[in-house]
Amino acid sequence: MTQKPEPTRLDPHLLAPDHDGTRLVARRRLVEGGLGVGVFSLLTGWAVTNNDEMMAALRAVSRLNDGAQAALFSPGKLARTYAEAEITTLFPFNGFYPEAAAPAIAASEWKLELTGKIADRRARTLADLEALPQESQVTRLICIEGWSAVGKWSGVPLRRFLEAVGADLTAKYVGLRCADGYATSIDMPSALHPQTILATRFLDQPLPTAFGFPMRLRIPTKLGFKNAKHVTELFVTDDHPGGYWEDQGYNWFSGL
Ligand SMILES: Nc1nc2c(c(=O)[nH]1)N[C@H]1C(S)=C(S)[C@@H](COP(=O)(O)O)O[C@H]1N2
Ligand SMILES: [Mo]
Repeated sequence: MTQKPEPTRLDPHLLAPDHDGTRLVARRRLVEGGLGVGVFSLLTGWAVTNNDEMMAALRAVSRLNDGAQAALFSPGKLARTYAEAEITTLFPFNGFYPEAAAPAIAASEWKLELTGKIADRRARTLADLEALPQESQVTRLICIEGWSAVGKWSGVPLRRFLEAVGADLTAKYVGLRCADGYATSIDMPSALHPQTILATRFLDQPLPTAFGFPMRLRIPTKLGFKNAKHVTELFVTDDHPGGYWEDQGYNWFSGL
């Protein structure tokens, strides 16, 4: 089922707060590309659950280069949030291996290594993360492979964490490496976005193994593959870090 907003209802979203040339050009390129309602439904958080439409929208956005995407979608724009009643039961697993192969990590042995442009690079424990201010969100995780699901995640906002460890917030990228060999990276404005969290809880419980125990990135303004699970290292850098899927051709920006 697809809930399509009336085109007129999209106007506030199409009108970005600042009308600089880059934004307008980028927006016109989207519109001229014939994307119309579908892509904006997805990226402005309107309910789109039809896979064909969603995949067409994702492919279309991925054809824009990273700069055009960054210019089009302002860092302050919020991903849609949902009511707890809308949480997907039987939340799907996704990984580059079967669910049973997800790494089983002992909480007591886990540490988050910190490298790169960070002043206080002492490794952090789960208790360290949980001692920082926590936020919860009910948002939709959208996988590029053609499914999406609403879940509830809680943890410390990445911005608060980066501030706490003295990260250089003027650096360009935050990179993540994971216990299973996975890796991804995001731009600093997305790292500082209020809905980007280092999630340690799913549905108010510790993260299940399959969903990234003990800590995953939850970033609802980016596609699922940016939501790194089982994170073991966080680094801050000015050198474009790439990632597991990004290095195989997935669009790097992939988000709002
Ligand atoms: N460490 C790790 N993180 C990962 C992946 C992975 O294979 N390994 N898959 C990514 C992809 S493609 C998606 S869609 C989401 C799926 O998250 P879920 O299993 O909680 O649904 O995790 C992302 N994070
Ligand atoms: Mo995915």
